[in-house]
Amino acid sequence: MLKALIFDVDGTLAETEDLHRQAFNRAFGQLGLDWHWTPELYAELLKVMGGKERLLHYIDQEHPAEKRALTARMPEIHDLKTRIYGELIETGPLALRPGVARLIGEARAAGLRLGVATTTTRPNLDRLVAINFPKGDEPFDVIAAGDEAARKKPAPDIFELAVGRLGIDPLEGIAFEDSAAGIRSALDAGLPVLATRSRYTQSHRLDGAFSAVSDLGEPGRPHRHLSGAVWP
Ligand code: XBP
Ligand code: MG
Repeated sequence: MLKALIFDVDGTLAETEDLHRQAFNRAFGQLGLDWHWTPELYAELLKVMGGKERLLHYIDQEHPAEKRALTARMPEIHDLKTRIYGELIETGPLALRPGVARLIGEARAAGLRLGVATTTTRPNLDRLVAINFPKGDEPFDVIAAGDEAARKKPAPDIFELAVGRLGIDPLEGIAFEDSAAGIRSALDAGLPVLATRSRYTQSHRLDGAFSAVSDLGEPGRPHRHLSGAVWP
């Protein structure tokens, strides 16, 4: 029996990823680094999940000669990026993707439990929730985020953590994901996956998802079923 829905955050709840990119670039500028991540480069870098891991990968690839010094600066860069991202998301303010609020409301009304399994840093999710849900109306029963899991997606750790906190069997849940790495993570945690590509994951394969849709749909704005989702 279906008992819970577990949502990814970046790209699934909202189109946050370009704000992350802009926040990284502003942090680089404020810290005197002449780095600039274009949308094209960022799409490549997104293959590495987690902002801290992404920074380390970029340093490794592009600045190997200064690797030691730059690696030591990574926490400072990422902390500033998180602060700037928080400001950008509120300035927008960034809305949820179509269908997300409706689905969350209907699931709660039907007695389902709601969880989050995300690579993103917890304050990023808290801000997104604060600007999109009334104060005191916490939509999620369980949140597993960021460094709470030892290994980031595509490892199954963060979905396993969410499933454990919900106290369900994985087959009693459905995971919602926008990325190939996220789908892999949820599948390896034993969850059925519904995929909905986001702006930065248009080229991602959705193998393993039981269904794939252009978005979660609103009345009068029907979603499209996408090809490429194959139940394993
Ligand atoms: C997507 C990510 C995140 C964000 C950045 O996460 O990889 O790392 O790009 O967030 P998900 P941080 O789709 O699992 O929500 O910089 O806070 O890591
Ligand atoms: Mg995502």
